[in-house]
Amino acid sequence: MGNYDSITTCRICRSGELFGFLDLGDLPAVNDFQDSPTDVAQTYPLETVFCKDCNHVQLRNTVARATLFENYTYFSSASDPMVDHFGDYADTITDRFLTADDLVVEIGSNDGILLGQLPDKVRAVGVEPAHNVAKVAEREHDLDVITEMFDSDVASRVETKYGRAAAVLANNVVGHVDDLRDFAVGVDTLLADDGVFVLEVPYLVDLLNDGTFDTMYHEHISYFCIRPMATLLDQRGLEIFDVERQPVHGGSIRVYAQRRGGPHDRTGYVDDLTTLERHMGLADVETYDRFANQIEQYRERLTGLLEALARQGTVAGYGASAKGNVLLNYCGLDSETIDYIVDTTPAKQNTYAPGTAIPVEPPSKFQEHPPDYALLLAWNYTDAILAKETEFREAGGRFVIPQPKLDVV
Ligand code: DWN
Repeated sequence: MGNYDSITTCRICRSGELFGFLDLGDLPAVNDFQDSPTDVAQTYPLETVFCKDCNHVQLRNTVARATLFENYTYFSSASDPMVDHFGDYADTITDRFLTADDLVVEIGSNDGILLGQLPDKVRAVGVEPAHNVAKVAEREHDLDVITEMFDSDVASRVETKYGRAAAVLANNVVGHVDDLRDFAVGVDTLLADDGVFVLEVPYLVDLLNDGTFDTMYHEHISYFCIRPMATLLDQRGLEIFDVERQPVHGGSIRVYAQRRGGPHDRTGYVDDLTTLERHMGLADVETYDRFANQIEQYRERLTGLLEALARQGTVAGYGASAKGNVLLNYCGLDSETIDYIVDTTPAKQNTYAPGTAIPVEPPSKFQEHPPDYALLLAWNYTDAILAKETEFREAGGRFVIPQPKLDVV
C-alpha cells in the first residue's frame, strides 16, 4: 500500500460533517503504467465523501500530488477531439475577454493544447508540474512554462515576473488540487482587477446521472457542482458570472468567474444549474447512497458480459485511459479477459496497465491483429472512435461501450 493522507474536515468549508458513500477499494494510481508485467503498481484506498454542510464531494484520502503528477503519461493532445475542443475554447475566451498584450496564465497547461492555440497578440504562460509534459509545450508551442505544482507561492512569483493576468485558466486541474483554499489564494494573487478566472471541470451532475464512477480516481480529489465551487471562490471575493455545460470527459462545466462586482453581467444559466442541482438532490445524503448502490449492480453486469464475450472470442481495450484503469481494476478484469489495450500516446505504449498488467500497444496492433470485441475504455470519444474504426466494424468487429450506457455496437 502506498503512502497517503486522510482528511477529517471538508477541503472547502472545513466542516467535520463528512459522509462516506462510495468505496472503490484499493486501486493503483491510474497513470502509473508499469515497465514490466511483473512490476506491481502501488495501490491506495479510494473512498468518496460528501460534505453535509457545503455539499462538496471529495476523496477522503490524498495521494501526494508529486507522486501522481511529476512524471505524467497523460498528454491532452494525444486525443484529436481534445485538440478541437481547446481550439474552440481558445477562440471563445479570446473573443469574449482578451485584447492585445493581455497576459493569460494557464494552471496545469499540460502539453500546451490550449495556450498553443491562443493568438500571438496575447502573452501566454503555463504552469505545469509534469516536466516531461511541459517540455512538449515548450518545444511544440514555444511557451514559457513554470514546471511546478501551482500554489500561492508560485502565483506570487509568476505575478512578480509577468504581472497580473487578464485571464487565469485551469482546465481539468481544480479537481486535482488538495489545498483548494491555497489554490484560490493563488488565483486571487494572479488575477487582474477586471480579470476572469475560467475553469473547466467534470460536472458532478453528469457523473451522478450517468453513473460514471470510473472518473473517480486518486488524481481527481474533488467532484464539483456549482454551490461548493461558488463557496470556494467566494472565500477570495470571486463570483461566478457564467457557466457552460461541455460534453468533454463525460460531461463538464466551464465556469467563468470574476472579482465580486466585476464588469461581466451574471447570466441566468448559473441559476438554472443551481436549480437543477437542487432538484436532483445534490444537497441530500440519500442521493449519494443511491448512486453507490447502482455502481455495485453495474460491476456485475459489465464483468458478466465481458467474461461471456471472452469465451466467444478475443477482447482488447481501446484507449489506455485513466477511467479505463479504474473500470478494469474495480471489476477485477485483467489479461485473462483483456488481451491488450491500444493507445495513441507514445508514453503509454509498450508498458503495462497499472494493477492489471495488461500490455499497452500502439494503434498498429489493432489494425494488424484486430480483436473480436473492443472494450472502449476511452468512451468519452465514442463518436470519434466509431467513425475512425469503420473497417473494424465492417469486418464484424464489435465495440463494447461501457459508459454512460453499457452497450455492444
Ligand atoms: O483529468 C484528467 C483527464 C482530463 O484526462 C486526467 N487526470 C487524466 C485524463 O483522463 P483519461 O486518461 O481518462 O483521459 P482521456 O482523454 O479520456 O484518455 C483517452 C486515452 O485514449 C488517451 O490515452 C488517448 C487514447 N486515445 C486513443 O488511443 N485513441 C484517444 C483517442 C481519441 C483515440 O482515438
